[in-house]
Amino acid sequence: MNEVLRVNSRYLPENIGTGIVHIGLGAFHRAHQAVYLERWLNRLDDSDWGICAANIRSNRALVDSLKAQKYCYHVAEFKDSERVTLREVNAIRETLFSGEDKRSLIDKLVASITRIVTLTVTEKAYYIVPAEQRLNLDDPAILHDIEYPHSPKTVPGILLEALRLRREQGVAPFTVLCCDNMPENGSRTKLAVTELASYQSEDLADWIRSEVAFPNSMVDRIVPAMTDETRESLERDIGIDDPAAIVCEAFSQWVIEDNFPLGRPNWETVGVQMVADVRPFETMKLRMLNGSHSLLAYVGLLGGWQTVAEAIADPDMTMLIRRYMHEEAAPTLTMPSGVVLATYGDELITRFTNDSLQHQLIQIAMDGSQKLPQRWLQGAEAALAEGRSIPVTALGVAAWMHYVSGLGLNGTAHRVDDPLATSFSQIYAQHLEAEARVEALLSMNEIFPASLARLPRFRQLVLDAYLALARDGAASCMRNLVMS
Ligand code: CS2
Repeated sequence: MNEVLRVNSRYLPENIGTGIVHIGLGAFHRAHQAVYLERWLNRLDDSDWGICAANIRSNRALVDSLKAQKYCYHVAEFKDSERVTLREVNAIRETLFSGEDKRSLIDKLVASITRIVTLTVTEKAYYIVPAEQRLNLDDPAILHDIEYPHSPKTVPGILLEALRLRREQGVAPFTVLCCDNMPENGSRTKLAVTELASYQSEDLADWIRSEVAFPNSMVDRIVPAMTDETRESLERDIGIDDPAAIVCEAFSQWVIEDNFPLGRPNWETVGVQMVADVRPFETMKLRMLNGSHSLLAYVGLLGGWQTVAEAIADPDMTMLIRRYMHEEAAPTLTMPSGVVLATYGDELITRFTNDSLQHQLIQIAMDGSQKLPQRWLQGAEAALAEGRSIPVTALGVAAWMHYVSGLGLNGTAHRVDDPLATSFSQIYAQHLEAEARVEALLSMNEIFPASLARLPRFRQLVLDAYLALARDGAASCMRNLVMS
């Protein structure tokens, strides 16, 4: 390592209150929202905008280890393999693990000091049917929260119970800031909470609709899940021995709709873009960055690569991703002036080549059923409606279809981590012919909207790509596409 820039906290952590409760204390939160706040707190002496971060189901060990190290941890922000900023972070001032009993978390949410609740709980935790705008009433956890609203299990249920109690106690509602990769993520969160509320009382649902702010936001920073290997390399190369440390890229972006009735940190002083409408930024990021990521993941895994940097190092893969971004994704986007999509695309390719990150393709391949609609399918439908073809997206969809079989093209088994994994294995067990499998997967309306799935052009492109992958392999399919 040639250049290590160390940045330590300049404020006294004990002077920081916890006006923000965060749910979903994973690597992303610690490297994104907490870092913005850290940079902002570094300009102050005291503040009420520190974070109480909670996990509700998994990763109790992290909650405990952060507590044991007085909530101080490090983020290694890699510009490339030679240059890294090592940041000390103290913005998290408290951690909670709620497990089965959510009372301590709900009490914290109801306390008047809590004025913003941020969320990074992944797409599936909102229980919205991915291709539709409705709560998933087939899910046992949601049915539980409808039946027992005062002892909720789900995130929408917890938010609802806390908001109900605040209303009952005359405490103004907190602002809910969703930071997950979904289109109109604030509106979706609002939909989940209000739809759930309507099973208790329409009056409560109406109150939430009119009184609670759910600003949309776009978040961006590539933050791979930590592995023993990355932890060891941090210790070896930078001398940092911190079980809660994180490795991420240097790039970071946060665009937020400015709607915070109970106030907010002055995020704009540390580079957050506060805007009136986040949607163009969200759609751009979802289709260009996340869409490319999913292509890298499914085509890359079938091609035998393991990390993003390894896959993008292949010249055909680079050309494939460029073609997807420039010919299939960018033409579906309308951006505010000043955003140049060609430049954004070039920067993304550079970000993907950062080999310090060891960003595993299987991490991105997770939960595809929740990701495909916003990353590929909405854009594909728009492109087809305007008479353009989408061969790269179709290759991606076909690669995903192979991936969810649980077998690679050479027959090696892998685990499919997805809330709909059982449906995929049933489809593969019931149908033995490729055509019937593709047909059955396309009929999953929770993923493929009927308006897209019934288009003959889309069906044909996906089926052809599915057959070609099985027959010729990923490398040859990529080659044929980039040469065409
Ligand atoms: C990735 C994202 O795992 C995934 O699905 O595409 O986590 C991606 O790294 C982030 O959205 C980047 O901001």
